[in-house]
Amino acid sequence: MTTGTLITVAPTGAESAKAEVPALPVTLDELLLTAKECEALGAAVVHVHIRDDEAKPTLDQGRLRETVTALRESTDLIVQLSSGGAVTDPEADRLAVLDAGPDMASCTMGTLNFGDDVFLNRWEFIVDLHTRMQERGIVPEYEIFDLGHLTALQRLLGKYGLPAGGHVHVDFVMGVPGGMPGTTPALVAAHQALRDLPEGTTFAATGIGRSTIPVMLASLSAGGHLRVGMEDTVTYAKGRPVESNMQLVARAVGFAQLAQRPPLTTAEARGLLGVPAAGR
Ligand code: KMH
Ligand code: ZN
Repeated sequence: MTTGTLITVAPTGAESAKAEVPALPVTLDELLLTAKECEALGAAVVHVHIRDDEAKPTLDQGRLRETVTALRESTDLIVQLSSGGAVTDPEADRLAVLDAGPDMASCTMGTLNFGDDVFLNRWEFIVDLHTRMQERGIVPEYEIFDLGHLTALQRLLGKYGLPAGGHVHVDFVMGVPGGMPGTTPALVAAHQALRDLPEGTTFAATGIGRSTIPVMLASLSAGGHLRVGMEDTVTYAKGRPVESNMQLVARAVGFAQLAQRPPLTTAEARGLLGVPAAGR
C-alpha cells in the first residue's frame, strides 16, 4: 500500500568543507535552526553528522550527546545519528555513536570505493552495529550503496533477526562514485531486490549531486520515500549553489505533494519506522 512520504533531511554530512559551502550547517545552533525549519516544512527525520570547532567532522561523544539532547528539546524530529561518520573514522568511534542514545542510527551494509577513498564496513562490524542497536532499542536505517548490500542485509536479518522495532527500513544512497548509479533503472533494480527482504520493508532513496532529481522522481513513483539535504547535494540547479537545506526539503515536499503522497508527520513516521513516541 502506498502511503504518504517520509522525508529525511541530511543537512551536513562529512564530506563538504564549510569554506567551500558556506551555507552548510556546522555549529549546533546552525543545525538546530535548520532542523526546526525543515521540520516545519515537512521533514520527519534528521540524519546527523556533527563538526568540531574548526568545522571538521567529529564523532566526539560529548558533542553527540549534546546534539541529541538539543534536537529532542527543540524538535519532534526522529534523531538519526550517522554511524558512518567520515571515511577516516575508526570503527570503535563509529560504534560508540550508539552511546549517545539516538532514536535511529545508520548502518551501512558493505564496503565500497567512495570517490578516491574506501568506506570500510566489514561484516563483523556490521553485525556489531546491528546487534548493539537491537540491545539498545535503536532503530537502524540500513544504507544501501550497491545492490549486493541488499544481499548482505538479507543474510544479516536471517542470522541475527529483525532490528529493534521489528520494521526494516533501507535507504538507497545512489550516485556515489564506487556505488550504484543514481538512475531510474538502478532504482528499479534495487526496488525489485527488496522482494527478498521481510514483507513490509520500506525504502527511501537519495541521489548524490545531479542525480538528486531523477532519484527523487523514481523513488516517489515506485512508492519509496525521500532523503534530501546538503550532505548529498550542494548544487540546486546548473550553476546555482544550494542556498539552504530548507530549499531542498521544500522541493522534496513539492514533488511529494504532486505525487499525491504528502509528507508524513513525525508521529506518522514513528509509526512507520517502529520508533517509540517522542518523550517531550
Ligand atoms: N560519510 C560517509 C563516509 C552514513 O552516514 O551512515 C558515510 C555516510 C553514511 O555518510
Ligand atoms: Zn551520512
